[in-house]
Amino acid sequence: MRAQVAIIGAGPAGLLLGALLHRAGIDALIVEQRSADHVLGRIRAGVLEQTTVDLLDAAGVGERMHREGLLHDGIELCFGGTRHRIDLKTLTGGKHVMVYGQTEVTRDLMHARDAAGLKTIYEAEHVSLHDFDGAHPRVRYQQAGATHEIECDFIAGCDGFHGVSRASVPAGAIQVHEKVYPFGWLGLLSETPPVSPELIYSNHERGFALCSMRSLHRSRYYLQCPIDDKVEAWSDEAFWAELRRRLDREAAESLVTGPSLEKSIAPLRSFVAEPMRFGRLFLAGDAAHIVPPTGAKGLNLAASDVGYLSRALAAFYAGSEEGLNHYSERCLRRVWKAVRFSWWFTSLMHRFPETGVFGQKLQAAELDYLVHSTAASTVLAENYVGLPLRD
Ligand code: FAS
Ligand code: PHB
Repeated sequence: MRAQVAIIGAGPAGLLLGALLHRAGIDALIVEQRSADHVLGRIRAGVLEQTTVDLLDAAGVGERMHREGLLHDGIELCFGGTRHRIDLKTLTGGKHVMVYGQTEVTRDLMHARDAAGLKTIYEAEHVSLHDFDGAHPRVRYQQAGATHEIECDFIAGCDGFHGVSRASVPAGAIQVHEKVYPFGWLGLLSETPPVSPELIYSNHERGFALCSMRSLHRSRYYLQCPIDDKVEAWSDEAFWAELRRRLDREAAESLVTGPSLEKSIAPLRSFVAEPMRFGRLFLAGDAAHIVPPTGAKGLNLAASDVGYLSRALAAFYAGSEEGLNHYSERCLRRVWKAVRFSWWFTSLMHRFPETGVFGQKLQAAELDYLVHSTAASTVLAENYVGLPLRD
């Protein structure tokens, strides 16, 4: 087989890259190790920045998002038993975020790819990358007992944190930076109306909690939990009771509970691999970086990487290598700002037992300052809605 670009991974990064390349007249094959149903079954992000919305529109997949997505002009911070609204729209001169689940983004991209008759190879086994340090890279995979090979001009490693792409880079050519947080997020999805019209981020002495949503009748909640906690240890009743304890009285009393549709525990880490280009291999999304989900940046960074990469590849085929040569530098400038914001917001909102009472006093002081200072809440707001894409 031959393609101009071989994309590894059919998550949001790989699918969005495939869609943008198709719009640019560049043919790309996607190789995915799992089934489409398995990819859709993963419950992940819920908040899209405007830059991501714009890229999905550019890819021609924005119609259902604009019809079913929810525009949010603010978020609330809950601490000391009180909620404080951060007016994102006013503080950023009119910007907002779109609440629309990653599952639906992925579904829209899959449907568009199928409708365009573009090939995605699902359930590919033993995917391997070859000769990406030269001009004729190749991707191999096995399926139904046979070995297949894709000859291509470029490989896009969109295969997530545990993928094969980053692992295929010689150790001496890559530098990684990592911070693992001493807790995880226990997430629950339920067919219940959201507890509040906007997201609530709660800093409570028992631990962090987040009230989010997927629509006006489907909610997504998270609780900070011990790093070694087990989802089996949490009945739905135990989850709801703990969530109530970590919210203000009004939210606790108005919370509508119901059976969980999904429950899972995600570890939290900050991770960046540098650079993001190795010859004709380009890393994008979680394959190159991970942020704690507190700042809702993971999916949005994947989208901005892919925005840069699709433009750079289109420029290459039009005769310019400038975009490819500056890809890694452009992505990493944005990535590190999002890593910093996600680390800061995680440090502010979660309980860190090792910091003791002094640490909790600092958190309380910063929260009090944040919600009473236009300057401080503007910093939160402009990072939360997403920094502009810069060339
Ligand atoms: P993905 O991991 O989504 O996709 C990579 C794809 O590559 C997968 O389909 C995988 O099966 C495939 N793959 C892996 N190895 C392969 C191989 N060897 N060969 C072929 N295919 C291979 N972000 C937020 O903003 N908010 C959240 O609340 C949030 N929650 C999260 C919860 C969890 C448990 C995780 C893991 C992440 C969460 N994230 C969240 C971040 C998440 O949304 C990612 O940023 C987003 O999925 C990134 O998309 P991709 O880069 O496409 O990677
Ligand atoms: C979600 O809805 O899954 C979500 C929203 C905001 C976050 C993290 C997760 O910061």
